[in-house]
Amino acid sequence: MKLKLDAENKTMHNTSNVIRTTVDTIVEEIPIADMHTHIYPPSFGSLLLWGIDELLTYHYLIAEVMQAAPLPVETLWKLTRREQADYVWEHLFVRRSPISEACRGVLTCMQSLGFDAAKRNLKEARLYFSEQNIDEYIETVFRKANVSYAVMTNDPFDGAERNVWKTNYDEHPRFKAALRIDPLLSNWETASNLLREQGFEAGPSLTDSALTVVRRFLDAWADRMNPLYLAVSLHPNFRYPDDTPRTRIIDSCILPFAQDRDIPFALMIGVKKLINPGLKLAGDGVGKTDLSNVENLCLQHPANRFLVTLLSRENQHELCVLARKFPNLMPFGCWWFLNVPSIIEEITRERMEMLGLSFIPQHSDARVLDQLLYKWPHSRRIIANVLCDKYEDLMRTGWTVSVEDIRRDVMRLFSKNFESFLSADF
Ligand code: RAT
Ligand code: ZN
Repeated sequence: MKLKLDAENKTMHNTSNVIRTTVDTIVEEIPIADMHTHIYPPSFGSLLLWGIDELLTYHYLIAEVMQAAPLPVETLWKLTRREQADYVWEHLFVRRSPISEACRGVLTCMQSLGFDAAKRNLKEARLYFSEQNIDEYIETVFRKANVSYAVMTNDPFDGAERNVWKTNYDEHPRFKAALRIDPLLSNWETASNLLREQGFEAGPSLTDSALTVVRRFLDAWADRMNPLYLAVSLHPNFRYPDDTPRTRIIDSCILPFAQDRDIPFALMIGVKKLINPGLKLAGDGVGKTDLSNVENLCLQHPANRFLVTLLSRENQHELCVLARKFPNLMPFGCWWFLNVPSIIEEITRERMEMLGLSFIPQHSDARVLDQLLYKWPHSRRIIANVLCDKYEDLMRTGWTVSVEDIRRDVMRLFSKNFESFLSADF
């Protein structure tokens, strides 16, 4: 079927309805490759978070409740997980309407699982989760969210995670690995201590032999994890190149490693860690970065591929401009504080207008399995909306769009752009 502007109906009223219904349906139907999450298969034990108490104590909601309610954060941390969840429920859902995106997300999850949100009852949800078999539940969630697989965040500097990889790891068709290396690029002294703890004998000064050790470390973990990409999150003051150990590690270890393995390097730039340390995971902030550093990386290393997401809203336009200049740069996602409807809409529109279909519109960043049930439906709806506007604009020129065209475009956005940016033999 071709969708075409009806010559007699310049208002495009009918056509517009057809496009909207068609795009909505296709956007629902095409599975997503969720390229950055913090969820795990069951073999990761307690690292896999799921269920209503985890949903309610998501760090986005902890930050929100601390701002809205009186309890000092140290007291909150002393409560059990369930008590914390009750506290969040009481203050963010009962004493005021839960209109923030993170609150709304919990309700979308509950609705997706068949609960009547109007009952405002946690008991029923707790009972439901306590009766689930986790393997079946994972399938239910992925199927309902129409996500084909999720890429994990795999941190070899985390003792609990290391232990899983060494003793208990069980490959799971819904989960793929990404090797995350933040400590390596934040402070060499700390990193070298952590490497030594794992038997990688790197000294406190970054000599050539220490660089060889770093490379061995990366190879050892990549052999074990088979990561789709290498990833780091960085402070907004990230500079490249500079005369710090970070640049030397990037030049001598990270980039050659990524080239040899034929995988991209993902940079997530703009996080100010622990600006309020008491809040722990909920205590991070945001800052603008200078994109000439990403420009330098892309220009100086054309044989490397860079997946880039930026935390500051103010950096988004510049990132689009850079992506137009460097085919080895792929912008992805609306990260963390940007993952709210008004900003997703703005960024998606801007990216489509500047890059066409050559970007990865979203990742879920789910930390709790069930969050796939809200993050994706919320984003899908916005992406569909922006796409509709763009197809309508096209049709005003006399261009026609077939159902197959739309399907192909959505597949690019939802999986192909990511997968073709990975190694050719994905
Ligand atoms: O979005 C989040 O949950 C953040 O806490 C971070 O995990 C961030 O996404 C990251 O990967 O560093
Ligand atoms: Zn993340």
